[in-house]
Amino acid sequence: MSYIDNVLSGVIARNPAQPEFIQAVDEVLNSLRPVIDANSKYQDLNLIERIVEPERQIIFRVPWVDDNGKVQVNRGYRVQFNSAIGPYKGGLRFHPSVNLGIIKFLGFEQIFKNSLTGLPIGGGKGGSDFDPKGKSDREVMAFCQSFMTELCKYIGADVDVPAGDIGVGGREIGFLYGQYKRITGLYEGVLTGKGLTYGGSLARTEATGFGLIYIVEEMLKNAGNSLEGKTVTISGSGNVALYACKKAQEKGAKVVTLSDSNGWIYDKNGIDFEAAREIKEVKRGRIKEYLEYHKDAEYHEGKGVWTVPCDVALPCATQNELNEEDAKTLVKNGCIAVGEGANMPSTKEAIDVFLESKILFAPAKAANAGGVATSALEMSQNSQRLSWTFEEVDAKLNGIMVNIYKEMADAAKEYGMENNFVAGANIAGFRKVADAMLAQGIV
Ligand code: NDP
Ligand code: 2IT
Repeated sequence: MSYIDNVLSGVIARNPAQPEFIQAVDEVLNSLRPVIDANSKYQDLNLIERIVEPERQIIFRVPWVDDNGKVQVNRGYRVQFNSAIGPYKGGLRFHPSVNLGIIKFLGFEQIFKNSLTGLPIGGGKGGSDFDPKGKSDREVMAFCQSFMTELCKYIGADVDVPAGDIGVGGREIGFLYGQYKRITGLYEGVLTGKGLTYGGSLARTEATGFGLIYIVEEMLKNAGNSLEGKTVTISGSGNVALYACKKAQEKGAKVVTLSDSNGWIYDKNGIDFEAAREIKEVKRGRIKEYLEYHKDAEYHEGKGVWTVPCDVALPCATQNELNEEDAKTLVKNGCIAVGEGANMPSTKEAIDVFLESKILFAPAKAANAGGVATSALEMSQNSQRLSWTFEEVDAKLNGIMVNIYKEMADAAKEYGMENNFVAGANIAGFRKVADAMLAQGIV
């Protein structure tokens, strides 16, 4: 059995009932085969066994009182996966589907994504099975305060810096920050995605979606193409989906879909960004309400965004939302490029379809890295006790995304897998972390 196969079977045996984590590890380790074969040092020092094991996993009780005076109990998680190149960095997800396996998959992906940004941030992720949907602001605050009362023991501006993810946006970050400060007495950059009045960075709200479009545009440019005049389908209608929609439109594309976990909308005239933003960010409503703004748009229950013919598809909702059949439909309908705004939105089989069909495919680790990259820029501004203009941050973000494209394309080429950006992103992200780990000894 090869070294990689051996490590993989160990991961499968040691992490039963964590299919998403195994899926994420399987993809990365398979990409690394040529790198391991060419560099015996990684195998000699069992580097791969070490990188698949989190440095620390924290699981805690989160009790809080709901609006009926009833005590509720949720489970909180923080997985501090790898600190070789910087303090742990990664979002918090509040969603009923959250479990340890999901947080570990996200934390594992975060290691390589953060490395690709070129900034000094390690990999971590956290969250809870708490569902913010339908809760009052007071309930969300009660939950966040209880969550932070425990989490604050393990984080810090130079230790571990959480941020948002699904179900965690500006409101939640505010409540979490207030409680951290209250307990520790520290006014420090311990969270990113903060409000602009208390240490947040301009352009962090937009960053993941904007960054996705910057890298997709760069990928198209290198293939002699552009977003101008293209039809784009987007899934999701949260933070990433909305700002991907906005920037795609600024680049001259026509975005025709958005979705949520109930259904999806199709607007042949192009999505009205301001209407969608108001529904989601102001009213915290459902995407179905878009019909109240545009009666001639269509709403369909369930899944279906990927049946709409498009030039560019951007999955921006959640893991495994795009399967083999969806991928085949997209390719059959003439899709030329896919950019993953969500984390691991395409199944393994779907990725195989994209790679075999030779369409342009920007994998999540590279394509959605703009969010965490801008979080790292927020950390820099907090350390400097300065704030940069929107234009400054946005220009840095653009530069980072163009550089990530180059890194993944160059690494793929170096190993004879031209245009396989899945392998390229994994290899480029891995090397920096692996070499830092080797330099730091057996840790
Ligand atoms: P939000 O909570 O703002 O939005 C999530 C969107 O995805 C909502 O439209 C939601 O619909 C939908 N969604 C969530 N879970 C499911 C599900 N199980 N099935 C169908 N739809 C679902 O989150 P974000 O926009 O921040 O995150 C979206 C994705 O992007 C996630 O994969 C996240 O990990 C990733 N990401 C986020 C970054 C960030 O900076 N925010 C950075 C990098 C990646 P509904 O309201 O019905 O639940
Ligand atoms: O998946 C991700 O990269 C995020 N949710 C953003 C993490 C961050 O620290 O900004």
